[in-house]
Amino acid sequence: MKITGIELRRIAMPLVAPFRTSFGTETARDVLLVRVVTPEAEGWGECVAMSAPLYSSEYADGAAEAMRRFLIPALPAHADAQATGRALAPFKGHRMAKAALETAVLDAQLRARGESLASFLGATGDRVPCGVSVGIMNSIPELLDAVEGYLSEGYIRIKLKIEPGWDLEPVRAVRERFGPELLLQVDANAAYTLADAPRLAKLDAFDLLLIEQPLANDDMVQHAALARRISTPICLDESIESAEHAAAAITLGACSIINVKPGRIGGYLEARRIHDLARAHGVALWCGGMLETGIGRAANVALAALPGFTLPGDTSASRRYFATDITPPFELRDGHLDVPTGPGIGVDPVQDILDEVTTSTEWITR
Ligand code: NPQ
Ligand code: MG
Repeated sequence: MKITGIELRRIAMPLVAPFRTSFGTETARDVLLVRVVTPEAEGWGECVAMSAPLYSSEYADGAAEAMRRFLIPALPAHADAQATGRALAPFKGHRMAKAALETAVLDAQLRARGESLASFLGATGDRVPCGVSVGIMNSIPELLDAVEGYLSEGYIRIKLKIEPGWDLEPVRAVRERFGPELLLQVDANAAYTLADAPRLAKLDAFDLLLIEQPLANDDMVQHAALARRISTPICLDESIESAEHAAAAITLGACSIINVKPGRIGGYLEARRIHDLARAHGVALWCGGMLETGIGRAANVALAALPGFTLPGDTSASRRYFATDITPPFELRDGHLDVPTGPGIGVDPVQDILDEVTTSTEWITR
């Protein structure tokens, strides 16, 4: 497939409500979109890097710079997703940038031959069960109201963001209010250290599905030590940046569950490698979220339909984050999202809406 040119587009998407995690409060999503143009088809990729390096070391301006300076010039004149992955491999890190570029190429390639991303990846379901990530709130009553609202919309799993000072009490309150049947889990975004093990062990009483990334991203050995001291299953997010990291974590006993985010690990091809590895080792998977627009969401929903994704993901409906999405909105039906069936990622931006939220565009010819 000949790549004619690539558009880098920045958009600003206001969030329906501030989203607070242990690393900060976000009120808007600053997104870098990639559009790959070929004679046969166009393809889209969404870069999940935040505007500041708070979740990981990547950030949107840095990703754009890595693309224009190193990644895009390294693409062969004719490339498919596999060839793109190989061409980008010599550059260290920048996985979110690589993922966006590779996904755009993959989307174009699949659109050109009329195959859906779900089919290409090996999806087995036609809809995926959805959970929702609930930010840190100012008070317990406010949290209970938020959870109640999401449950009434149909979400079938609740994830509470936690940090030191906002952990046992909110978890106890939600468990008491909504009962033992509620599928409940927590995400610390690396806010604790192994010295907090006694406090984290107190979460064992609440029958959580998992605790996500309690310790620092590079604390793989400490996660294994923590796993021996608590009964809540440990799920890794930030720590897993590749299939090799996943293999190391499984061997060490650092986690029994993995949150797969294609952006964090460098793309959907790498996500499929982790899927196959984890499945062979009986490690459960679920698809994470990075407050994607409909472009990134569509691809994640396709991935979440693979058979190894046995837990509900953070693949929420568009309106969880945005009053107006840049694609036709993903809507919850009976707690599920339908897997797109059209060619490639199966959705297109609505041009007028896209233009309205666009803050800059850059066209790179090849
Ligand atoms: C997580 N996501 O699983 C992330 C972290 C996260 C849905 O909980 C702007 C952009 C704000 C990306 C906040 C969820 C964000 C973000 C949190 C990602 O750890
Ligand atoms: Mg997480």
